[in-house]
Amino acid sequence: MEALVSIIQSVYTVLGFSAEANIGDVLGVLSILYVFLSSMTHFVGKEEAPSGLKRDSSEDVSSKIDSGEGKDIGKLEQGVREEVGEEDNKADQDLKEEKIVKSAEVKDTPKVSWGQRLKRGLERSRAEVWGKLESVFSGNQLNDDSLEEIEEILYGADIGTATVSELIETLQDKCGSEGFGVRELKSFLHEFLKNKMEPIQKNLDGSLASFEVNSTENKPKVIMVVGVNGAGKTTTIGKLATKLKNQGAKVVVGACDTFRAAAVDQLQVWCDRAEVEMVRAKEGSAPSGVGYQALEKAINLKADYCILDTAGRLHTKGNLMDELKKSGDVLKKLDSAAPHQTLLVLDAITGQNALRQAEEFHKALGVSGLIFTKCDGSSKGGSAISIVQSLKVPIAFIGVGESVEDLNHFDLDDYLKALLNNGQEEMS
Ligand SMILES: Nc1nc2c(ncn2[C@@H]2O[C@H](COP(=O)(O)OP(=O)(O)OP(=O)(O)O)[C@@H](O)[C@H]2O)c(=O)[nH]1
Ligand SMILES: [Mg+2]
Repeated sequence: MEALVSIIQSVYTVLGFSAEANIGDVLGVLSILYVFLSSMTHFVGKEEAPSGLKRDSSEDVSSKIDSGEGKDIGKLEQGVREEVGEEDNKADQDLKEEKIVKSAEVKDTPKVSWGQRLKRGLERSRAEVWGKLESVFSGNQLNDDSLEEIEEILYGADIGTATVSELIETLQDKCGSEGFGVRELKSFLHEFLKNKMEPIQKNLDGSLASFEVNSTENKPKVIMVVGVNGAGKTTTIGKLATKLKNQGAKVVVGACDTFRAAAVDQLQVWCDRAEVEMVRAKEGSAPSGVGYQALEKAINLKADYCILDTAGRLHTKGNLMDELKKSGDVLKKLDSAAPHQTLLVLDAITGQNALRQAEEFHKALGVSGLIFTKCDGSSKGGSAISIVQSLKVPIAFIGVGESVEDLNHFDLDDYLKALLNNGQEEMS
């Protein structure tokens, strides 16, 4: 200490101070030095911070999180992690969705089986009507209350009052008997409706379902497609022509809707895509003339099918219905049996009202088969049941979407299975 006092005294002398150094001065100098050095250390510490801070702070944070201290820091870091993670997840999700969309696009071609398309197409009818049967009773015994509910659901299913009454009457016998649950109810409905429709469906010309390459027909089969405006005639013909062409058939299509140029162009697009011949009207031709030319061409080309698209018309317009009849008669000059099929396109959305249309068209033309379209956009997919029964005309085709693959011949079992969600696993 004395040495430090004498050092300070020497400094005073050099600086010309007359004061005498003592222990207090030594302590004062030491304190100044201490403050100076500590601030220097802090400053140097800050200089190192950019590289050291990350390591130190993260270690700090993790140790605090590990020890359960500093929950807020933990939350903060968690938030940052989640934010980063969320971005990663979102990117992952986007990628996944993109892949799903791409694979769906691919799958939406023939890879989606007809069974799946039909099931998907009748989804609304199932969800809004038929599927409700599943919630009617959970046990395995039918009682009066559940029967009442079933009756209500069936009345909303557009299957016709006579059919519902008969169904309920038959179901009454099952009331109170053990072992009759939802599964049995569905099987019962399936069988009941099948029995009603099958005898009529049997009248359908089997060659409509699929084309046999070596069939012995030597004249084209003429299919005239009729219906009210916008029912789906042109689209259905496009799908049907594609289907038959893919089965190896030679097809000629006649664009007999001479009222709208756009209708002919629409059909042309389908025919180009299907690579089938299309006959279009000469300026000012009558629809019957186009039908005649189309059949003539089909005969000359030894085609298997001649499909005629007609203009949509209201079933209540007598003159338009007469014109349609005339178109059919003109064809007889080339083939007395033509048209071999007159198919009426019915839009499922019209439900029971479609029956009125069907009756009028049938009266005027003698419809040989029905094409039930747009089942995918309606909950009235079941209305086909009452129409078939009332008209005694079978359903030839069913349409469940706008894609070319969304049309197929009508298979009663598959239709009932899809409608009732019954035995789906067996469907191809
Ligand atoms: N969702 C759905 N849409 C369909 C189906 N069939 C046809 N459409 C659509 O219904 C609309 C009318 O179809 P068209 O084929 O032009 O009907 P059309 O009977 O020829 O009409 P007109 O010639 O005007 O009488 C089009 O937008 C089709 O894509 C189907 O099964 N499902
Ligand atoms: Mg059309």
